[in-house]
Amino acid sequence: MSSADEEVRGNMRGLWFLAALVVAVFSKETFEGHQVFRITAKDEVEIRLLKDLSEQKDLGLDFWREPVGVSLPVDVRVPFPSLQALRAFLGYHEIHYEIMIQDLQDVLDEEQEMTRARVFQPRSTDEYDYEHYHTLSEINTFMDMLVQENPKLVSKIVIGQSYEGRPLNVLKFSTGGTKRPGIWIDTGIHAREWITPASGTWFAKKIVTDYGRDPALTAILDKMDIFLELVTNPDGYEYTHTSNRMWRKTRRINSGSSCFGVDPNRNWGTGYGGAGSSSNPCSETYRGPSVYSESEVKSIVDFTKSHGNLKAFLTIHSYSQMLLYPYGDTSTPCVDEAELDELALKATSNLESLYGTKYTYGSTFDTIYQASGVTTDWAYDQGVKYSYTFELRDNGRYGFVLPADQIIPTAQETWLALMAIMEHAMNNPY
Ligand code: BPX
Ligand code: ZN
Repeated sequence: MSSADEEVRGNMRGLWFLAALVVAVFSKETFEGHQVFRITAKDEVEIRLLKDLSEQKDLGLDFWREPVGVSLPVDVRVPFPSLQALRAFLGYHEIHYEIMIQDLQDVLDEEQEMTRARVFQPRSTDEYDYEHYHTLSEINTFMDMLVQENPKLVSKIVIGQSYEGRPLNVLKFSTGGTKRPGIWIDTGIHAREWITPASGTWFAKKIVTDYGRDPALTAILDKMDIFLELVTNPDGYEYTHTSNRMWRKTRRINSGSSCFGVDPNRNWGTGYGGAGSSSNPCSETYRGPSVYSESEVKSIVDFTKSHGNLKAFLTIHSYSQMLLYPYGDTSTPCVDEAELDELALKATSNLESLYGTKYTYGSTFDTIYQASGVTTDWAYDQGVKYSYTFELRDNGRYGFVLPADQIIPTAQETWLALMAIMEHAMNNPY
């Protein structure tokens, strides 16, 4: 072979390397052939086997719902190359499973199609398309339009900056007064839970529409302020649009690891570092290098402390259709358990009354699993009595890729539960 040939080959190799790099850096991760399994364990032996499976990292399994007990099925995304092995494992142990999603990429392509179906740039929040999912920049534009249209009722405050330097925007709904009690609502703390910022956007519009018209909401806003952080983890949310739809955590670079991100729902001060969180930067429940290491978390901590008078703290996740109150890190009931339980019953009954969507409720520990360093445990221990986590639709049929035609019904029904909690907080001063 001539040296010219050698050189061409060398250049080709360089080009391939460059192409691979470009793909790695700029393209979206695809989920072609990935399936989502729903595994139903029938006893503790099978749960044990599934737990062992979830600790086996080489299969690249993504547990959408972790194995905890026989009462809750396990949902897991299985990359194409691991399908055979998982089927063999489950078959061998005679563990029952169903395929919930045949090909995840098909569902994502449909979602993408729906996102493209939007015809124009809204010029007002009336024109905004609440029936579809939106990018971070579209949601930011929505917030600015809402403030501009309702300057007496809505303002935008910036409580900090994300890891990658994005502003952490909070909408403040207030009819005046000084140091009124506040209600905190956050959506989008986990990046892939798209239904939550989509619902939050609808809540924001609902508040400005109902104030002065709906007596219940008017009464609330005449006594209290509402703070709504729509995209609580903006770096992660942006990443789900540009690179990996299944991203959950923040986008911190973890020193000494090639894995990115911290779970912002394991980074809080109450029970930090305990069971139900991970010290492994590659885990989806990585607690971070230290308590409040994530500015997305610390900014809310600082805001809550400086406000000093929040009466309800409502953090919104998906999926599982649950309403959860403290604690997550211990089975010991919180002091207000009876009241929180009764209010959860009221809130979920109201929610169900609209479209029949059934919620379960209870303490995080009893209802989902042990989890430590979580938002609501912290908020409750700060003295915010009405601290709840919502897990919105659905129950695993689509999981994190809930079709856009469910956004409005989900937001509407959830609003009824939020109203029940806000009214109760208003009527039960403490
Ligand atoms: C909710 C409240 C407190 C502790 C845990 C949760 C469950 C939540 C989590 O693990 O952070 C589940 C979820 O919303 O992240 C999504 N999910 O896995 O279905
Ligand atoms: Zn979540």
